[in-house]
Amino acid sequence: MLKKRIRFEPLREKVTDPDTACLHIQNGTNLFISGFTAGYPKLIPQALVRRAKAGEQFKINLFAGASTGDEVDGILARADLIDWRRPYMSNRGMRQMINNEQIRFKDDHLSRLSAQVRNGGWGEAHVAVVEAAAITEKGNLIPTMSVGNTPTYVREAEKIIIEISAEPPALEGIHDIFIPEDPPYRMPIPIYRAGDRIGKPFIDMDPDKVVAILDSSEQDSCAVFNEPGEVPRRIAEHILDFVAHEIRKDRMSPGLPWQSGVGDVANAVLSGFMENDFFQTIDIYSEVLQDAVLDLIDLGKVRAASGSAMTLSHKARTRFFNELYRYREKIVLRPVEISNSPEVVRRLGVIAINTAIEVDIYGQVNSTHLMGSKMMNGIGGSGDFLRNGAISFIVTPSTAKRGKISAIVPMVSHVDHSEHSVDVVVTEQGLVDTRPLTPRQVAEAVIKRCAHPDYRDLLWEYYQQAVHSAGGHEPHLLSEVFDFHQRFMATGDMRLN
Ligand code: 0RQ
Repeated sequence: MLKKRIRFEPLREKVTDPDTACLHIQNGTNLFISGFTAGYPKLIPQALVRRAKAGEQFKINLFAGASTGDEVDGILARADLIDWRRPYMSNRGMRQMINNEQIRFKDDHLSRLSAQVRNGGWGEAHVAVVEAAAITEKGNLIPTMSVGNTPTYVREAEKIIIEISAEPPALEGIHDIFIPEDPPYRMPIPIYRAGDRIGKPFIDMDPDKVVAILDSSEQDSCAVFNEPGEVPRRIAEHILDFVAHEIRKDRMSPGLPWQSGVGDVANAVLSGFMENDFFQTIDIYSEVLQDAVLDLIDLGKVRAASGSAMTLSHKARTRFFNELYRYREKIVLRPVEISNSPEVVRRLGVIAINTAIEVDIYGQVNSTHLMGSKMMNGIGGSGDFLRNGAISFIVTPSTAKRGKISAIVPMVSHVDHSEHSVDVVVTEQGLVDTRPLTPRQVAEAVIKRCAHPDYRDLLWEYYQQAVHSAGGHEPHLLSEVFDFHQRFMATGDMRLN
């Protein structure tokens, strides 16, 4: 297998074992890895943990594309091997250590990071560890299920370690690799339709920088998608009905591409297209492509699907690998600075759908911090799309923790997206198009249509008091604005009693 996958002969002599390869990583190494929900290296993290278990004391700074599996973020965090971690992560153990200040973490819009690395903003790129499906005849790299920041990491790194993964087929033709020039020399990114290919099907690599190649039979931990539950299904229905209505009224073009974040709601929205006769074919210009995209392609409902990664269930992965020749016609995986490019998102007119932790009555959004203080995952690509979409939906179930938390609050306890980036607020209860409304009208509509019935009176009472006591353009009672959060922290429930 390895000989077939390493087609550039001089690199075959670099094949070694993980314990030898990982000696290139030492205390203080800036380690830049592939991985964006999928496509992350697995052997090097295990080898690092073995060294720690044998008593070696060291820490690394870990930079990825976005979240990785437990095989990276989980095991490295538990072994206490990480000093800095950037950007987005979603691992429970790592999250805890970030919140305890045991791991330093800095969040940012995913579209910005590659350029920051190229500018040296993250320090020297000591070592890149990249999962690849193959090395081409000329010594370039074919990534696996994600692209993320890998093209820049490979270009900037002093040393490169490659894990050749036996699981996927060679995957040629899925990726479209294009690194833009940095300002002030950047030209427009020539993507005019979601499926346009503007780069190469491989990552340019200097083979002289490759210090080790590993033979990997490890697999990404696969996503688990449940049949959409009642809440995600209702949220999806509200969105599809609304967009269909806007198109019928001629207020929206039928050809706009769709983006939806990760998770059950995102999957439910795309699944909603399956039973929906109004939308015949759609374009997807998104970040992470999930199972529902393959289902829609099979139904002939997708013209093109662009993303930076594919997060598939085990079953969908097998289907994708077996019928790559067919899916390759429709799917493009790009660097995240292109999949999430604010310029392209704005120009294509993306319909953006992203999930919030909480939304306030005026439409400010908290996507990242629980009760104002504790990091959940990170902003990810939500800001790239929300701020720049032609129309931006923010979605959330109206309550969390079995009703004890209202996702609609007087004021969010942390701000990731302001009211100016949000067009439509959606919960399973209903939807509010904030665009033609004044802030006061937004508050009234969000309380009446989006809040859970258990919280409507409380929110209404707060709003009425704010109107009467404070007045102004966006009335707030500064002394009471966080009463919902404080009550939850004191009693475990935002409701009274
Ligand atoms: O807690 O895990 O303990 O059960 O938060 O909530 O409802 O399962 O929803 O998995 O879709 O995550 C916003 C975090 C939602 C995610 C967020 C608790 C809830 C549960 C998870 P448990 P759900 P999801 C593309 C786009 C930002 C980045 C982004 C996210 C857990 O969507 O990280 O959009 N978004 N990227 O109980 C306290 C609240 C809560 C709450 C939910 N108000 N207070 N806890 N929870 N609301 C992706 C990338 O960029 C790669």
